Amino acid sequence: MLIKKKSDLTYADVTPQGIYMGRRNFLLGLLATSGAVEAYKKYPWLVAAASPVGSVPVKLDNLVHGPYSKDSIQEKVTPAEDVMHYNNYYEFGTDKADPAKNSRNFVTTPWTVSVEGEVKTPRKFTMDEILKLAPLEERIYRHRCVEAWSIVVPWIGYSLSVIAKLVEPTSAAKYVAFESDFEKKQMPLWRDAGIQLPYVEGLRLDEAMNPLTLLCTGMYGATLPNQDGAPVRIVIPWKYGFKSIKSMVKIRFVKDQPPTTWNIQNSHEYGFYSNVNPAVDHPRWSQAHEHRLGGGFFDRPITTLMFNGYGEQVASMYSGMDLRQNF
Ligand SMILES: Nc1nc2c(c(=O)[nH]1)N[C@H]1C(S)=C(S)[C@@H](COP(=O)(O)O)O[C@H]1N2
Ligand SMILES: [Mo]
Repeated sequence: MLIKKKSDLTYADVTPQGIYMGRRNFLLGLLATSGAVEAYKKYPWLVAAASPVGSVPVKLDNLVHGPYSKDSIQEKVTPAEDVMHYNNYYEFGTDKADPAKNSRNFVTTPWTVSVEGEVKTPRKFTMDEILKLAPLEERIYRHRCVEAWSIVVPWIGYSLSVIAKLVEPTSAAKYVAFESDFEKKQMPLWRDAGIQLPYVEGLRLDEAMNPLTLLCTGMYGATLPNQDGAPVRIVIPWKYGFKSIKSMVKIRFVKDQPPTTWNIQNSHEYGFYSNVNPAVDHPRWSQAHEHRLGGGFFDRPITTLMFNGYGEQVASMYSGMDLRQNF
């Protein structure tokens, strides 16, 4: 069948372009394979994703469960259907339903991520290489958008520090800058985005090296759907969602604090740090509460936690800093 061991899996195999059976048949085929029934019980989206809206992710095997998953959170994982049809990805439109519809034909293979700047050994990584640099972990993280909605997602990937250590940042590297892919022809709504593109983001070096900072290649047991940032993105669970850049093509180690998209757009409303902080309101709304997607009729505002609940792992990086000034 089409499921191979991870060791013989190439990225071309796991992208929709590699699927010749047709989306629905392919997914139903997966379900018929031994082991896939278990996956179906865990991730019923495998059938739902066969719907014509959105790109079709492909199952990833041999996931390990490392120490960074927030298994202690007594909260349900958000249904994949909700996560994959309520997105911010302005290159594909500004409505939450736009990215799932408009990113369907976004070409994510071949793909390379260039790692450069203040490093001893700059290097370009192909997606094949990225998928094999370290064991792929499933990590359940809370993820909170600055617009006060949140999700709980089983992401897949490994710490960004894995890549950083390979290229060896020099002592001049103090920050890390990220850049998204920008393909005008494939992103016909890009002019309506109202933000400067390509999308750029950044972290201080210690934040980038914090083990929680995830180089993310999948979610819900499979590769990323296009609307969630295929084929590779960053996920930083203690910061507002806009820090978690999608469809990344460049990582640059730099001396100075890099420009970031929403800060360029409106520096009064969006700072460089953007740590989740219920005590510091957005100028136009409170950040004290959030709404978990998928709550339906039972939706109630829930209390937002400092650092999104990850204080134990990250608070020490900000000791002595005024987090109202450095919002
Ligand atoms: N390239 C790019 N990355 C992006 C965005 C975007 O518009 N373009 N939106 C950000 C915002 S505001 C959020 S909340 C998250 C949403 O990620 P999700 O759709 O996977 O939940 O992606 C972030 N990364
Ligand atoms: Mo966001």
